[in-house]
Amino acid sequence: MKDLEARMRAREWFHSLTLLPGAWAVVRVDGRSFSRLTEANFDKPFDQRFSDLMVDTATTLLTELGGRYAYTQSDEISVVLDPAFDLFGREVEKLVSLSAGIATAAFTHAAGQPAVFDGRVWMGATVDDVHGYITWRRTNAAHCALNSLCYWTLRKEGLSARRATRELERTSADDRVALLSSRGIDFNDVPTWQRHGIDLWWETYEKTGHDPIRDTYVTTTRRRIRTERDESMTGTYHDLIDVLLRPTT
Ligand SMILES: Nc1nc2c(ncn2[C@@H]2O[C@H](COP(=O)(O)OP(=O)(O)O)[C@@H](O)[C@H]2O)c(=O)[nH]1
Ligand SMILES: [Mg+2]
Repeated sequence: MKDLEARMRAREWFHSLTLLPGAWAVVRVDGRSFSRLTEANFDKPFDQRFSDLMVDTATTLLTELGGRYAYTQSDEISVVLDPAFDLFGREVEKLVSLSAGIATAAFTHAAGQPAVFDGRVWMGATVDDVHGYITWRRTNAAHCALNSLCYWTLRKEGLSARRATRELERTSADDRVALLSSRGIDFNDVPTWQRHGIDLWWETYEKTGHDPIRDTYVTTTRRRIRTERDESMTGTYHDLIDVLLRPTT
């Protein structure tokens, strides 16, 4: 019996896989088949309600994982975990499965309809690496935003899915900006959250409350999540590094 226990445990092969000690990590979840899920229920190419659901989900993940910072665009969320992260013994299987599970539950609960997320993990050695990672996802956001704005502009003009896709094949970013411009849309005027995604991070604030025993007013420092959709504050290298390195109280 004991032998069986040991043999079976040994085949939980990936259990011993952990994040490298002292490394920064990012867990990214992505909605499964969200093209289909959004098709029927949300405005194209961008829907404020959909974005709010993603922000709710990102807030839950950032809280549950005790992350430093989160970034969401389209149907994906990245949560940055600092080198001191020690939940789940830094086990990769647990981190990835629970992150996907937490996102799945949070989105499903908020949306009132089932939606599923996958999860994966990235590792970096320095804050510079993390900045590179966020820049990568941000660049992807801008690329996809420009593409889907063009695609849906053409679709709304009556082109079939195939024709719209073909029209955009082999076009450069400049060509796409020009396509929008010829229809009176300035890509730079498109709301920032649609072009660059949304940042979430912890900030501290002072809260004054009444102490009924001493009958005095006391000020305490609390923590809350700040969500930034309007200006891409972490768009600058300095700001993101500041958020990543700021001590969490
Ligand atoms: N209608 C709508 N769809 C969105 C929005 N944000 C993301 N999506 C959809 O989510 C998809 C995300 O891409 P991807 O993960 O590659 O597709 P998936 O494999 O079908 O989940 C996009 O293709 C869009 O169809 C939104 O604000 N409105
Ligand atoms: Mg997806």
